[in-house]
Amino acid sequence: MKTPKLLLSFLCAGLLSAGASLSAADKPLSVGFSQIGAESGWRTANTDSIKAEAAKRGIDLKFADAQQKQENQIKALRSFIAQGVDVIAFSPVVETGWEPVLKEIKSAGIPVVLSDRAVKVSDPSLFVTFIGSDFVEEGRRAGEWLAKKTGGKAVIAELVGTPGSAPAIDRKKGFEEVLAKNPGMKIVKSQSGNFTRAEGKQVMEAFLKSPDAKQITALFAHNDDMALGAIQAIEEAGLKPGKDIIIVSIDGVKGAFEAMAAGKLNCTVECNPQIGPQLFDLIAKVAAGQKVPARVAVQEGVFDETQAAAELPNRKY
Ligand code: GZL
Repeated sequence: MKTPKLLLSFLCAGLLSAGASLSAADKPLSVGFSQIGAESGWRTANTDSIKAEAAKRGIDLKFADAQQKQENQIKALRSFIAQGVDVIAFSPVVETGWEPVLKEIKSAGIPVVLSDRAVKVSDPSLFVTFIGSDFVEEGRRAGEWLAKKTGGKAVIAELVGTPGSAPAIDRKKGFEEVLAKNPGMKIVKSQSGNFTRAEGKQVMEAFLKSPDAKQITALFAHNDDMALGAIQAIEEAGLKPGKDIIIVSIDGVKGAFEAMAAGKLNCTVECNPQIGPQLFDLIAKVAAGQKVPARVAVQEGVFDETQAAAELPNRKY
């Protein structure tokens, strides 16, 4: 464990004799957190949970929003090294391209905790642990619900998340596992809406303008924000979302429950953003040099139109 920088500076300045020591407990834990952005209701709820928990624990939180750009995250991670934080945590916007900066962080002796999304690296020692949802399972749950709802017969349009991101790759993988068992279900359109409502709407408009649009009977959106944008596009095209096109998405944000209660969305697979308490429990253990599991899963469920009205008052994000 590194000697706190404040203690080193006092000792060097002779303000403290080597015998005295500023108790590490006097210095709040400093954590650098690089967040992807504010692209969706899920992300803002995730940020709120992280900031609220850090404040509650008196953590010195250095928080950086990357506007969904990897280069901004890498800049933020380097600034955390320069600031000499005790722990670095981040939600990587994509899976690859992190080795160089993670090696710099390792050389600086700062432990790394991955939050929400994982990275693909050749050296697993470049981070200590990863806390996040099982995106493959979320994709499976979406596919299984749609197979049950449609009796295994669906011509599907797919709104994909951010290209190269763990949730986009893994949700697609899980969904397609179900399609492999249901020959009557096939994806005929698939394009990224980058997890945002605006881009989800734009892409769905293009799907609906294509010559073979009439064949589409279902939409799988990798997150609720893109589904909500698509619902607007479907209505503007004179169709009934939730009826003419059955819609299943992922996250479980309040807007999705409101859309289900209005009969415009059929199912949302929960992806819990409120991981602040679990995240800082992990960070505290890592900072204290305690052993932690390499992978910590987040618990979540599935909600459809039959449960929406009753569940809506319970939703916290
Ligand atoms: C999932 C998270 C995804 C959400 C989107 O854990 O990474 O990113 O599903 C968000 O809403 O943009």
